Amino acid sequence: MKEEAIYRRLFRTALLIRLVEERIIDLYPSDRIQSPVHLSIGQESVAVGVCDGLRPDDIMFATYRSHGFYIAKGGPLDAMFAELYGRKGGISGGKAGSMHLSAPEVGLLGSSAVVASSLPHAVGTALSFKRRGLSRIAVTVFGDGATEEGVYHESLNFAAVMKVPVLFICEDNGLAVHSHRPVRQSYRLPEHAAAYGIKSRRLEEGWDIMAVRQATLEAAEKVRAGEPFVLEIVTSRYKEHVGVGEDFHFNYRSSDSVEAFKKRDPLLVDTKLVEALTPEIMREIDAAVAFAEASPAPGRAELLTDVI
Ligand SMILES: Cc1ncc(C[n+]2csc(CCOP(=O)(O)OP(=O)(O)O)c2C)c(N)n1
Ligand SMILES: [Mg+2]
Repeated sequence: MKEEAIYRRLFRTALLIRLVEERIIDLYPSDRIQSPVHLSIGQESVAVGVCDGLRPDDIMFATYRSHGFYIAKGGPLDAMFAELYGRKGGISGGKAGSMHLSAPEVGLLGSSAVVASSLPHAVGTALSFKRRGLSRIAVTVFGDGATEEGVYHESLNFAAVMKVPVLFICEDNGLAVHSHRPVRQSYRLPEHAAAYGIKSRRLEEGWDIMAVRQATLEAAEKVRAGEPFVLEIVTSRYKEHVGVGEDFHFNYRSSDSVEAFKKRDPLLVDTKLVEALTPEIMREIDAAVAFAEASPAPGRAELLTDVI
């Protein structure tokens, strides 16, 4: 497929993610969404580029900020809205909500609200792939704040010692809630990964869907050959940490801090493509919301099924 056709396909998915999250913003005041939401507006290119750089049967684990990864990996949209609504038609019967989206049939095995908790799950999955002689890889996506957790270090160490096919993807939006990275971290990820003998790359152009895709393809190839890899991608969160508003009025950051990124954001720059694709995408979102609205609430027995 020509570069242009690939870009258009990926751009469409990124726009779908943004328009889905903008619909969530519209719906949120009605209180029909029964779940806290961590929006990824600004970060869509990462989800889309990463997922397209993987094979369909590669397994991914993600975080509470995972609407984009769910959609880019191919999770069904109607079941996502129903999940946010807490309805029976949700991908997990309405019991998981926004923070724990999963779609095993397309390789998103889980997401978690507990920071860094899915890293060892990916390492274990990769170990299983290696032991079974498969050429699949496991991918864990996490924020810059997650690298401060002890389990991040344990996961890197174990992955390096066991040489398992796991790709660590850090979405560096420079923030953990309201806290900036320089006041939290005394290390840089590439040097830190090197201490474990793990190769890495830091991609500054996290707005660039094609660059993210290419970086992921190259990293995934190394991982498939049998070594873990850390890919750090710089990105920008436009909205507040959790919820559907902005947070510039808290004065821990200014709107200027996202301006440089916004100037490069394809979803803001490529207005012709946005105009061309929006009507069709809106119809897709309307249908998914209608599905969620029509889906019944789970009954007591259903609520207690699959719950430990
Ligand atoms: C183990 C754990 N500690 C603390 C929290 C509270 N918490 C929720 S999100 C967050 C910040 C994480 O930042 P980062 O990993 O950079 O992800 P981002 O929200 O920027 O995507 C914290 C500390 C948590 N959910 N889990
Ligand atoms: Mg962060």
